[in-house]
Amino acid sequence: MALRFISAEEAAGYINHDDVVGFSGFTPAGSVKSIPVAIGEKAKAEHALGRPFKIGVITGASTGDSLDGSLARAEAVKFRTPYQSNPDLRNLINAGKADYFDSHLSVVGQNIRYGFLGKMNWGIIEACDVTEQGEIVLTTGVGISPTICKVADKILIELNSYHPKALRGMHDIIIVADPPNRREIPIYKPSDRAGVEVIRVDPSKIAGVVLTNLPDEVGAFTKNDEVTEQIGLNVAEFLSGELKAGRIPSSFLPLQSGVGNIANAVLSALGDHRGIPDFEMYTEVIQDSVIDLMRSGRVKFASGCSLTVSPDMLKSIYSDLDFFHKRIVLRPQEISNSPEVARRIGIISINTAIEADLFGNVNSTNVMGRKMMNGIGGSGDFTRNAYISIFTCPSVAKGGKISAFVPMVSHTDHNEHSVQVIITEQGIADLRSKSPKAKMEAIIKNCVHPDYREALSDYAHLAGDTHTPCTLSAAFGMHMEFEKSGDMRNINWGDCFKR
Ligand code: 0RQ
Repeated sequence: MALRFISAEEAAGYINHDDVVGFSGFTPAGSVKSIPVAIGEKAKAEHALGRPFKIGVITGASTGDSLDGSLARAEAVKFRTPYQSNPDLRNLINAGKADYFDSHLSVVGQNIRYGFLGKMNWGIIEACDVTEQGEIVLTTGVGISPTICKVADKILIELNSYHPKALRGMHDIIIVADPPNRREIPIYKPSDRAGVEVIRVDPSKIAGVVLTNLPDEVGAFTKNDEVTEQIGLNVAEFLSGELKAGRIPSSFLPLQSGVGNIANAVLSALGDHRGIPDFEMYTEVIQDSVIDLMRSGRVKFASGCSLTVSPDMLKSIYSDLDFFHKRIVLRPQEISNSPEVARRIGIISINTAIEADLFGNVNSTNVMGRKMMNGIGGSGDFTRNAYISIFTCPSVAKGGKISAFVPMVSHTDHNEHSVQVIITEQGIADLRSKSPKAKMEAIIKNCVHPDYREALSDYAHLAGDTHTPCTLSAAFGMHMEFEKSGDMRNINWGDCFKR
């Protein structure tokens, strides 16, 4: 069946108010870039005429500004799930103008197939190749695209010639059967393949193809600073100690690492550390640092859901694709983040906290318990199922006015039963097989910033001698102090304990 080539505006014309749209991509990698801009313009025109226009937006994870930014600025988002990191969308969500529900990334695809998210009217997918027989070759992110293509009533393709057709073969596309027919995912090491290279759809479902030539909108990382470098070094020291103690097999285990500057610094430190052998990754986002380590031979193989690298790095990968085809596989997030596979192959997970409490409960999403930052992403998929789960963060935020360690987290994403190790630039708190009181001591001694050690020791003392020392009237005292004076260092426990 012949493909119909159309403009982005014509494609946007098909999308109606209240439609639910599934978009390709995982992070800005593989996210569509021209049709969502046209949908945003359509929304603005409709609003100017006094007509409502909002759509449900389901993606793999965060996207580029052309998608989340354009739709947010046009106030065209009815609901959004899962992870997001665009400032305009974040503002819209926190202003209550778009419904947002957060979700573990591994379950998004199956929840769509189970019908939990309702009907999906349209799928909009970025591809580097598409055939008249309905074969779609994805670009740099797989996300939930296989499920979108399966369930959406109709599909629009952005055929992006920025990405070479020779990417074919880097993807491993599987849609697992749904219960009661699901079987095991046959992946026993990061380089195993269990699926096929392309997504296959009934070609009559493809309503149109829009030609583009646009790079992924991946932002540059800020350079490592003293704090992130020290966190990276502490993670490397911890893992090399575990190897020496025989608690990690001498061949090492696959690493999962979150996104952002800390994750980049951790990977660089692991690459530089002589006590860490060459390793593999079973992760969701493959960042620049992984590619550098692949070139130096330190990373032998990386399984991920997206290749989220800077534009220059992507160009260099494309000029050396034979090398990278042997070392990278991109999978749907249901597989890259699969709890089953993570548990089986024994991943070491490294993710980032906004704040943690003295017992190891971690908040990765809600600032002061109520302002959404980005979302849980894949951190829960991995943390709960890791061989060793690690959280990293700087010990303070906002120039020292906020302590990352508080008596009780203002929102919980990962609880004390799943969080095994916390690492800051101050040091390492190994929480394994410790009682709540012992965890509290380890965190205060090793992770807390010196500016807050006395205050938190005082809290621990005042909170009493129970199994989990806690005084409800003081548990959020540091948060309340920040809201009152703008600096947690001004905390005066007397006021809280008197209440
Ligand atoms: O704010 O941008 O205004 O300066 O949070 O913090 O230290 O720059 O670190 O970029 O790595 O982000 C947890 C948000 C950290 C991220 C989080 C403020 C801080 C700064 C960013 P500014 P940093 P990062 C991967 C797997 C989700 C869980 C996860 C994240 C901004 O890593 O979204 O790892 N993780 N998922 O000032 C108030 C505090 C704060 C605070 C930091 N206690 N109170 N503000 N900040 N701590 C994702 C995927 O699955 C795709």
